[in-house]
Amino acid sequence: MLDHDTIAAISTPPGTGAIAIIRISGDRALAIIAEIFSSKAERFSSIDWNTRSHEAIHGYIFEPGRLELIDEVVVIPYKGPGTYTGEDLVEINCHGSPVLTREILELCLRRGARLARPGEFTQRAFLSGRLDLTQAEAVLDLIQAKTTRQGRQAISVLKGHLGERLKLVREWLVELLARIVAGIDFPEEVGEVDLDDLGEVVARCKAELEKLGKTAKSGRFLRDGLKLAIVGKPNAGKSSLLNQLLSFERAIVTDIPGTTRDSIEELFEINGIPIILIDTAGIRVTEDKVERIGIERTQKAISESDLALMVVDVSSDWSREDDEVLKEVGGLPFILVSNKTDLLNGADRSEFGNRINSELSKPIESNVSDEQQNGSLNCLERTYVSAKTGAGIDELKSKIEQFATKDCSGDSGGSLNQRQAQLCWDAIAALELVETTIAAAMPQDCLATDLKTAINCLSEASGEDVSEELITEIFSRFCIGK
Ligand SMILES: Nc1nc2c(ncn2[C@@H]2O[C@H](COP(=O)(O)OP(=O)(O)OP(=O)(O)O)[C@@H](O)[C@H]2O)c(=O)[nH]1
Ligand SMILES: [Mg+2]
Repeated sequence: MLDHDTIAAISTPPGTGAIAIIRISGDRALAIIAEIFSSKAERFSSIDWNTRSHEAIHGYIFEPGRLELIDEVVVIPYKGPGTYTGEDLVEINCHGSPVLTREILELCLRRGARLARPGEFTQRAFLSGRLDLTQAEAVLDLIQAKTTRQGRQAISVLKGHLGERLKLVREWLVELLARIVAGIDFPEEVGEVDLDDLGEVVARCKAELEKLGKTAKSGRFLRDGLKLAIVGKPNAGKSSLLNQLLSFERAIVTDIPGTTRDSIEELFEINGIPIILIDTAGIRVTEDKVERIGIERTQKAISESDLALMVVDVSSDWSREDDEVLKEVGGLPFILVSNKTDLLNGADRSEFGNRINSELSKPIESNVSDEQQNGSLNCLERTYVSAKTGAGIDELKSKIEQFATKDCSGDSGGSLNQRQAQLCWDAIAALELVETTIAAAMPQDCLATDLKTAINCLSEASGEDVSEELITEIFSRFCIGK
């Protein structure tokens, strides 16, 4: 699969800038730069490109056979294999005019390089073993990061920790498979693997894969944003809460119940986590046609969200409308936000807290499923705020942040993407079949197929064994020059 031709591309974004960078990678990279670069304007410098690696060299770019100089540049040669691509690599830092950069690139192409495909430099890094697939995909996430936190997350994965963990589980399974196969081939000398031993390794692998798979959820929130619906009965203060979280008056607030008719979506950020916040129409039984359509949209917002803020009004009693809201929230995890605390004193607040406790522990009547019977099952947190004064809003934000990051593997690990996580879940499913086979006391050769499936999933996740189509698909998402 390794392709040794020499590639070149402009690695900086199109347009005018102070500088631009052209990269050349491959067997002819150093020969090309030797032909078109001189450290002196008079062009009689001689540079031994094979000995000068990882060093900035000032000079000029010219076209052989023509008198005029094209640009004054700084060139950094990198002698392979200790380079990003694992090959000889050259970076030309030139002035950032689109005309100049194109001219220099064309010069490289005329001297034997070809234009790089999107992501081809990183693809070569992967193919030469400099990066595993989790790291290569993290490069893409790093380039596309829109918040500092997304950047931190990608750089954690780029360090290779997650890929190492995937590879370790794979090694455990390969070793187990080898022992089973040896036991089958040499029953006299080696014998069957001890069943307790077998169960222990499978359980250990499953536990580690579950941890790894779960990181994808937090990773998805960091990458694509957390969808957060604000729900509650009319007049609970949902729109006021939206405005307070956004720090500007986005939604109309009045004391007329049923003010918000349509869902309102706004994007904001909590410590670098993108949040898609949806203010919804208050939930109640109503004959008003427009309001009913609004409530249908609330139901849709709930069904599409990752988390809800259920707003209750501490200045009024828990009502049937609050029960209705709880029913609509159903199985979705939610934070119970007791609003309008500015209207309560401390004693009232603790009485309200007690009331809520008893309300949340009551089973919800009506025709909801068993799983949704008890609203408190998914009430992750309770918090008190005043959407009017802003009291308690920071605490609420930190609770949302905790929810979004709770499965992250910590600062050193980052999180898997959806592709890698799906392969972890597939591997777990295969290991569950292994457990069933063990429990049924079937012969050990029946375990081999499922173990191999699990191993293949992990090989594909970390890129140790991956199809050419998938590689092409992954790297085509990159920009040219990376
Ligand atoms: N004192 C006090 N009043 C509040 C607070 N939050 C909201 N309100 C008032 O409660 C009323 C309803 O507020 P909204 O934010 O419009 O309530 P809503 O839940 O969006 O209502 P609908 O859109 O009708 O479902 C308004 O008069 C607000 O000024 C609060 O924290 N304290
Ligand atoms: Mg409203």
